[in-house]
Amino acid sequence: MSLAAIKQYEMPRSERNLYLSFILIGFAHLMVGLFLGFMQGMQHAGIDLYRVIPIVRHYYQGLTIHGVFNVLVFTTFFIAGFLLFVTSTSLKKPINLRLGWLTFCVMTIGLLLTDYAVFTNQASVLYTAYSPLEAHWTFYLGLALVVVGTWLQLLIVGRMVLQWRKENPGQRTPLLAFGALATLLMWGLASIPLAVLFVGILLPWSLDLIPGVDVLFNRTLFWMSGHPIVYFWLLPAYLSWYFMLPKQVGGKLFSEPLARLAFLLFIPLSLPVGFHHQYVDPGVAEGYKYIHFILTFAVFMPSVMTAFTVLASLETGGRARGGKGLLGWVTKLPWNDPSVTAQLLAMVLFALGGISGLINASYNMNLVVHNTLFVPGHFHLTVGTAVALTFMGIVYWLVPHLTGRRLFSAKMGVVQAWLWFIGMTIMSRGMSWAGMLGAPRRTALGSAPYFMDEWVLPSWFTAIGGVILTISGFLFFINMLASLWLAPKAEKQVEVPVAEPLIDEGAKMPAWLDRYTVWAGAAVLLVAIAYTPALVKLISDLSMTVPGLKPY
Ligand code: HEM
Ligand SMILES: [Cu+2]
Repeated sequence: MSLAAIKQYEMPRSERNLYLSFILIGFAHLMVGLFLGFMQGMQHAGIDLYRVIPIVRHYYQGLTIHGVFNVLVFTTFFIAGFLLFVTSTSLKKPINLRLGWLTFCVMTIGLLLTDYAVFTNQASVLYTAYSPLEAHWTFYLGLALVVVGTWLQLLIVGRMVLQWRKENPGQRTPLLAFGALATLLMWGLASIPLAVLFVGILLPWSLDLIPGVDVLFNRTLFWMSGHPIVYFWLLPAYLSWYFMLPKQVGGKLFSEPLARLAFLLFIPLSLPVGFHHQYVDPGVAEGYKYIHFILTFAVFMPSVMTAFTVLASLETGGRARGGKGLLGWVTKLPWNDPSVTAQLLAMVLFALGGISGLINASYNMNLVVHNTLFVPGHFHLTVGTAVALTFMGIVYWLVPHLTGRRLFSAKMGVVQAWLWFIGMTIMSRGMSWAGMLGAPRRTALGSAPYFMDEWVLPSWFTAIGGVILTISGFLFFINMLASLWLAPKAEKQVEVPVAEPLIDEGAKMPAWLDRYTVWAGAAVLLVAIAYTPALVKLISDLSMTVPGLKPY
């Protein structure tokens, strides 16, 4: 057998099916979620579709399903399939398939419990699960099992990387596996408070095993995991932008050390910032809110490093394709490739989303936009576009790669990406605008008696943007379903794009850029500094007395 033959890794069918199953379940939930988003947008403009299309009983049940499916289920299931896939591909060996399918079963059982709870209107508590709103126990247990699934992924990927290192002493972990492990490790640490909240407090409370809860303590635990979760969604998108997209545009990764450093920095910096969601919560000392405010701006640093490195990498591609001048390279990028277009447009809106995030994060400016529609205006640009549109861009090559069929229509994919971009620009503008005029979030605005005249126009922006987004989503799903079942077999398997670094430093790269322990330790230390006294105070004042409410 030649060396090349040994190096090639032919992925067995059952392994491909595992990844496909994760991805398809995620997207099936997104499909439902998007449709409910459409109904919400219309509601804001005064068009109540809930009577005509009775798939949910009311706005808040729909909003719960929209939030839970889009940001919790779709993301987590796609990420599971994607991260396991890139680990296996880049380390050139199968994952432990038994453990892989076990993970799938645990997560799917959890998902079925959650689906049951939300569809039967027994858990219309919105995706933040804020008490005293109380859900059916299947909601808390179900979501907890999904989190356990992410820990199992950490186990699978962590073991594989350790073993790879043993077999390849002195070498640096391949970038895709390196990034996958950084993501799962960060989330493994960050998800502990959420697990404590769901399993230790909310689950027994919903089973009437404890009489009441402490609302502030619960919110604090929620946001200890609730901010880092956004990096759990974003890092897999970054993984594609840094290590795959440059290859797709014919370029190279501009700087491997910088890329590695950014991933490693996200491990400690994503965690100690949860209080920036609680600026208006009484009972948390202002000094602690201030510390979290400063640390939030620290996490902007690896984000800016990412913007720089990714843009520089794309530029190498555009110039290699003949692009000249300051921006001429942009037009030379392969805009006819739906995977590329989706991800480039996702980045453009991410820039705006990031900037609106700075407004949310500022202690003083937050007071103006807190709990207004400005906040959904922000996160539909970040998770709703930077993440969701990038994941769509990835499946444009990943699903054909896994099935061995061609993508049904590349043109439809390009149109879909542009429609998403246009629709989201309009919808997010409407939301941010209404928010700045004081319109509250999480409210069936269309039927609010206090609806103000100046919210009318922005609400139409939201509704019209929502319609364009829904059409985009529809095109995406048609294309995917046709690619799964109708498209002809590809003559050649679609390649996995893996970018090479511009300068290959190989084993010369400092070893500390390939080690996690120090960064994980720094994360624990920072969390201890940023939270301990505040938590001690919350626990010493703990009063588990608030009973559950089910107004839905
Ligand atoms: C067709 C596309 C979409 C439309 C029309 C849409 C529309 C909306 C609207 C109108 C709201 C309600 C705001 C409120 O009452 O506060 C909302 C909330 C939300 N959306 Fe979307 N959205 C879409 C896609 C997405 C995507 C792709 C994601 C994330 C991946 C997402 C995540 C969320 C979340 C997390 C909430 C808040 C739920 C909550 O507060 O519990 N949306 N969306
Ligand atoms: Cu945050």
